[in-house]
This record gives sequence, C-alpha cells and structure tokens, in this order.
Amino acid sequence: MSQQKAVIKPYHHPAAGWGALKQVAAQLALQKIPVKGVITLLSQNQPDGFDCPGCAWPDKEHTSTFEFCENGVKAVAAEATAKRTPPTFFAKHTVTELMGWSDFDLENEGRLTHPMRYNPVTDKYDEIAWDDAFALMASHLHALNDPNEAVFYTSGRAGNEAAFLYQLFVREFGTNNFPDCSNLCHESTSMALPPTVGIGKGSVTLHDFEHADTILIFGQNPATNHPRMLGELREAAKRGARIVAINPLKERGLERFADPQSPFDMLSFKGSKISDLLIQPKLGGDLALIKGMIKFVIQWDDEAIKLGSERAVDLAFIQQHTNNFEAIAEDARQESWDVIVEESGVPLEQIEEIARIYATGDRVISTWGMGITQHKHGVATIKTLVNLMLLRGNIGKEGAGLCPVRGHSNVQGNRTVGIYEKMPVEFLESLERVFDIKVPKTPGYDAVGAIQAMIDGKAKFFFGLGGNFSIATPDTDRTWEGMRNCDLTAHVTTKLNRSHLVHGKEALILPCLGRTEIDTQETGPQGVTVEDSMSMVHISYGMNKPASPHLLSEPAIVARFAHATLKHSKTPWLEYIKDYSKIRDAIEQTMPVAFKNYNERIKKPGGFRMPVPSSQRIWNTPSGKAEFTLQAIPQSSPIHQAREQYGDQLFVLMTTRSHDQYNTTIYGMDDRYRGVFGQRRVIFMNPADIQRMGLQAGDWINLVSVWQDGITRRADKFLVVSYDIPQGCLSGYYPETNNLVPLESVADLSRTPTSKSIPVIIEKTTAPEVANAA
Ligand SMILES: Nc1nc2c(c(=O)[nH]1)N[C@H]1C(S)=C(S)[C@@H](COP(=O)(O)OP(=O)(O)OC[C@H]3O[C@@H](n4cnc5c(=O)[nH]c(N)nc54)[C@H](O)[C@@H]3O)O[C@H]1N2
Ligand SMILES: Nc1nc2c(c(=O)[nH]1)N[C@H]1C(S)=C(S)[C@@H](COP(=O)(O)OP(=O)(O)OC[C@H]3O[C@@H](n4cnc5c(=O)[nH]c(N)nc54)[C@H](O)[C@@H]3O)O[C@H]1N2
Ligand SMILES: [Mo]
Repeated sequence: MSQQKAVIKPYHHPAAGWGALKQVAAQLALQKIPVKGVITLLSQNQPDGFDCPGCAWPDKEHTSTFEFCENGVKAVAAEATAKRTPPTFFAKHTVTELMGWSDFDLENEGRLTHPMRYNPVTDKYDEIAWDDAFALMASHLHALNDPNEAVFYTSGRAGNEAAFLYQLFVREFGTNNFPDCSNLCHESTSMALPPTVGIGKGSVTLHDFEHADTILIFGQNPATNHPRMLGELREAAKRGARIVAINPLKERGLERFADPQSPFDMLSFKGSKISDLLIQPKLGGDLALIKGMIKFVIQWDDEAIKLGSERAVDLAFIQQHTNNFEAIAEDARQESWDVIVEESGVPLEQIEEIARIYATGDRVISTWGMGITQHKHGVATIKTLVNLMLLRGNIGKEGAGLCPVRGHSNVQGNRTVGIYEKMPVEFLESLERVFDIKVPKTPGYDAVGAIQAMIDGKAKFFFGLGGNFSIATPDTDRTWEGMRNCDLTAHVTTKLNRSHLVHGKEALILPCLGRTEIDTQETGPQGVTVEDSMSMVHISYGMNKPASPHLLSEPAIVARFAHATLKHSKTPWLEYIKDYSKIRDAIEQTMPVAFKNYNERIKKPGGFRMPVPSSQRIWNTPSGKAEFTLQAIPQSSPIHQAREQYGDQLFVLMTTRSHDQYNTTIYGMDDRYRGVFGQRRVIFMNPADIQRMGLQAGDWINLVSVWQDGITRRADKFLVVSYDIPQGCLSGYYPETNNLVPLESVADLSRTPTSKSIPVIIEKTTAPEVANAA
C-alpha cells in the first residue's frame, strides 16, 4: 500500500453518515468496481438476493428495504473486486518474497482464479488440475497412521450445505478434529448458556429490540462490526429506551449515529443519540461489575421485603423457572464492595447508577461480543450476566433477553449442522443411522488443541474451509512452527492470504466461489442457506458472474474431496453437487425436528427460525429450570500474578478490530471513529500512563508478554496514541498483536484465546525506518 503519514485526530461526527459514504466510494475505487457494480450491492439481503457476508446481525424481515451498511458494502466489494490473482502472478513471485508483503497487499491482488500447488524447487505456486489436487489430498489422508492426525478448520462463511457435507465427510473419514473460528470467538457463550438456560444461542429476535425499554451493550463495537445493529439501537433510543454501553474504550460510534437513509440525520451532521451512559470497566472487569449490579438488586430486594414494598426481583419467575436463587443472593450479600470496585475498576456510584437502570427496566436486553468472551473468565462472566437477567425475569419475555452478537455471517449455522469438535452424541448417532456409517465419538481438537498437536507432530494434515488460520490464531511464531510441521496444508479460499504462505511440506490453494456469485450446477443455479445471530435461517442466491470459470463451489470442493478420499463410501457425494436441495434433505433427515420441511420453509422470504426453547421459557437443562450459578470474582489470575511481579509497569492489552478490517482482511489503514488515519501499528494508552511511563503521544514502543513458560513473545514498533481508556489498560489491533497471546492463555472451559487480556510490559523504542508501511 502506498505510504502515507499517520494522522491522529479525534472524530467528532456521528457514526455512519457522510464518513461512511465516502469510505464506500473509496472501497469501490480500490476494488475497481464500476458504478453498475453498485446494483449488486443493492441486491444484498433482498428476498431473492444473497445474504450479506459482512456479519451475523439479522435483517429486518429480510425483505424490501436495502439497509445501507458500510461494513456490508466493504465485504461485498472485497469479493466483487475486478482484480485477479492468476497463475501468472504466482509465476512472478516466490513464496519467500510474498512473505514480505503486508496482509493488505496480499489480498489486494484480488480473487484467486485457479487451484495452485506449492513447488518446493522453485518456491512458487504452480497451477494444478482439480482432480489432481483432490487425489493429492486423498493420498496424504490415506498415508496417515490415524485419522486423528488430520485437522479440518472452518471459518464461519460457508453455507449450511457445504458445512454439513464437510462434517459428514470428515466424520466418515474418522475424526472429530474440527477447530473452527467459533473456538476463537463466541465459544465462551456456547459453554456458558447451555448449562444455565439450556441452549447456546441468543434468546431474542429483532422484534424484541422493538419492545425493549433498556439495552445493555457489553464489550461490543457495533458501529464498526455490526453497523446494522445501530439501526435497531437508534429506533430504540428514539422510543425512549435507555441504552448503556459497557466498554473500557470510549467508542465514538456508540454515542451518536447518522442513518444514511435519514435525510435529517445526514444534513444535520448531528445524528441521533445512541447510548445514555458509558461505563468504563477495566479490561476483564465486567464480572465484578455485574456482580456489583446483582448485589445492589439483592440489597434493594432485601429492603423491599423489610418494608413490605414491591420486590426488586421477579419472585414469581424465580420460583417457577429457576434453581439456586438463594445461593446467589447470599453470595452477593457476602461479596465485598471493595473487591467489586477494585476488580471492576468502576466507582461505586456508577455501579449503583447502572444497577438502578437495570432494576427499573421492565424489558431488558443484554448484548455482548468479544470484549466479554475473550477473557480467562469469559464463561464465568456470561453466567454472571445470566444471573443478573434471571433476577428480574428478563429472559423469554417480549422485549427482553440474551443477545450474543456473533461474527461471521454463518458461524451459528455451521455449528448447528455439525462443525464442532464435540458434537452431542445424539447428533453423531443420527448421522450413523441416516448414512449407515460409523463415526468417532471421542471429541476432537479445537483451535488451540490443533495448533498444539501440529507443534507436537501429532497432526500432520491441515485443511481449511475458508479463513486465515495462521494469523487469526494466537502465539503466531508457534502457530507457524506448527503449520510448517505439517505434511500438507490446503485452503479453500477466495483470496491470497498469509496462511497460504506459512505452509506444510506440500501445500494447495483451492479457490472457490463467493456467496455473491452465481453457482450453476447440473439442475440449475443453486442457493445456500445460512443462520444469523438470531437463529433465522434463509436462502441466499449469488447474483454475480463467477470471478473465474475455474472456481468450484464450496459444496462441490467438499464433495469431490470426499469422493476422492472415501473409496467405499455409500454416501452419494457427487449427486449432492447436482442439486443442493438434496443436501438440505440430508440435513433434515439428520435433524428432523429442527429442520422440518427445510426445503419448503426456506421458500418463504425471510426463511424460518430455528427452535430456541429459552425464548419460550423452556429450559433444556438437566433440572428443566434455568440455573443461577455461583461465580467468583477472579483475584489470582495470570494478570494478578504478573502484576505482583511487575507492579505498575504491567499493562493489560486488548487486541481488537479497526474500522477498516474484516478480521484478517485489511481494507485500509484508517480507524475513523477512533481518529486514527494511515497507520495500524498503534497502541491506545491512557494519558496519565503515557506521562507516568516517561512517554509522549507519538512515541514508539515495543510490547513484550509476561508469561511463565520461558518463551519470549514480542511485537515491536507501535505508535503511542493518547486515548480515553482506563489506566493500566492498552488497546492494539489484531492480527499485528497476535504473537503476544500465549497459546496456553485461554478462557476456562471454552479454551478461547484471551485476546482481550494479555499481560504485557512496554519498552520505549525508535520510529521504524519505514514508519507507515501497511
Ligand atoms: N467491519 C467488521 N465487521 C465485523 C468483523 C470485522 O473484523 N470487521 N468481525 C466479525 C467477527 S468474526 C466478530 S466476532 C465480530 C466482533 O465484533 P466485536 O465483538 O465488537 O469485537 P471487537 O472489535 O474485537 O471489539 C470488542 C469491543 O469490546 C471492547 N472490550 C474489550 N475488552 C473488554 C472488556 O474487558 N470489557 C468490556 N465491557 N469491553 C471490552 C472493545 O473496546 C471493543 O469495543 O464482528 C464481526 N463483524
Ligand atoms: N488477537 C485476536 N485474534 C483474534 C480475534 C481477536 O479479537 N483478537 N478474533 C477472533 C475471531 S472473533 C475470529 S471469528 C477469527 C477469524 O478467523 P478466520 O475466520 O480464520 O479469519 P478471516 O480473517 O475472517 O478469514 C479471511 C479469509 O477468508 C477467506 N474467505 C473470504 N470469503 C470466503 C468464502 O466465501 N469462502 C472461503 N472458503 N473463504 C473465504 C479469504 O481468503 C480471507 O483471506 O479470528 C480470531 N482471532
Ligand atoms: Mo468472530
């Protein structure tokens, strides 16, 4: 990318608005998309169009109005780009040379056009025929001593059809090794919700957002990551709902929002107010904060009992629907205010203020994102939030409920149809019955487990259905060691990325159709189905001409790979490619209740909702009730231990997304709402800390992790930016900081890397020679 000077200037405009339109124009130019390409963009999330690959936030009715979304436009433009990375490109560049390119520059070459195979003699990728690629992978799989030496990663973009075939193939082959992006993302949610409310999915729909009177947003940056959510928040705010953002960073996009479809918002330059209150806990302080809120509610309830006035808890709900209330009430009474204030980093008056907002709301929705899940105690924090919500019956009633906001557009659907290293045994037995096969029942590797197995030489074959495993994962140096240990690494992908360059002894790049493209098979154009963050399943049809005639669809790649590998399989792999409705029939046979009349029900615009019993106050827990659970405020975490050693020299780092990226796909160098332009190697720091450390904004620092295993983990050369963030906390971008996350630093139970709480110390350094290279 061309070099430009870093500019740091606070952003004073509302989120979205004109800034978003300007960005969109810039992206269309960057991707060389002519104006008529805009028509494609307008087909997104229409009843007969394609599902937006941008994020998992649901669409209003999935019908008529096009919801303008900068994130969606960028995602679609990135896929619909006119740029190409053909075999002639690979003939010109060695892999060693490409390793020196930035992530932006790699993907900026555009769409891949042919399957490619790494040639160790020339250190370049050469073209390979599809059948030869499948045969090569099959021969590697056959050469393994044990099917468990292979790992099969999934990023959350594949449709249900590809994902279902994929898990069927891999299980028929003989392993449950399904590391997926969910392991890195909302796994803490998936571990916290089933034991407490009986299902690992959110309980709300968009309808609930229309009726909520209070919305608490924990650890989420919707202006960047789920811009369409701002529409719901804006409507709620206009109706008078109270909105509280809980975030260590002052996220500008959560304050005001200009709706590009509202002329008033756009012309006034003011936008609508979104949140009423910002609570800034220190990193990982949410559990203590929520416990403080619970303590207040219990205190007010105890006073109400004494006075004989209206109870602060919903006693009828608690009695009818829950277990264990007395235990958590007593635990809250016993909890010390000092510990709550110290560990949350929130002053007592503010805890009382947010507790009062919660306790005076009749219909409360709590949403959460990566700021909650990616901590050592992520699961415990979500369970504590469930406690808070159960106290006043805020689950399973109109306008109230739990709203984990997922990332990838079909990450939830992938899980539903079997992408999970420990799928329930009923599902596995159903596969055995329907397909007359034997599948393994022992759990496979998750993402962190797969990396460890590759490092240890226990996994030798890596296959990725989408994604960018080598830099989306923690402990980059060690992950790369693991990838390079493999006998073969292969990636189904749309664009060139780092994972294709950090490869095994043999390597394949398998280019596929994107969701925006027409997928024509023997019986005509095929659609694929996806499930959004609110469990709505609908069909998506591509509209664009494929980027290259040599691309295969994801279901076709999986089916032909399976056919090449499983020589004696009775599963009709090649038949499935001809007509995807046959795959949906197979899904329905495997999960007859959830997917009843699957092919029929997706004909309706907007599709159908997967069963979510918690929304009906049906609790699929062993007791049949929703469970309050005891959760302790962490006081001896690795952060506490590191602080004992380093005192106030220790910082806690969160790694997060800028406005101009989609995970590891870098769209540009700006982070508009946070006021950073032209530079990604920045660290946000509290002004008092900057001074205390003898630094100035604009200085350069290196980061070194504090972890007790003797491995040095560093990330060098970051520009110090003064920001409204609590003292002792730092924020930087992912993936530049991933090397700092120790592989073993994972959340309890969910094993999600602790990407939002890394203990680090800082070193002053000099400016890099090429200060602003992308
Ligand atoms: N444009 C765009 N859209 C995306 C993505 C993208 O990269 N770009 N990624 C997609 C994916 S896969 C996902 S999972 C989602 C991610 O969407 P988010 O969940 O919003 O993820 P992050 O950008 O990591 O931001 C986390 C937010 O949590 C805050 N935070 C960090 N630590 C804490 C904490 O300890 N407590 C609290 N209360 N807050 C904290 C941060 O300041 C930040 O505002 O977005 C999806 N949509
Ligand atoms: N430090 C740190 N690390 C993190 C996070 C964090 O907050 N901090 N967040 C984590 C989270 S929430 C997630 S979800 C993961 C994301 O991890 P991944 O899902 O592995 O990564 P992405 O960057 O989304 O993958 C981008 C690549 O997907 C490919 N691609 C795009 N569209 C398609 C398609 O339609 N089909 C196929 N087959 N390929 C396609 C392109 O080649 C592109 O290069 O990262 C995690 N890593
Ligand atoms: Mo994610």
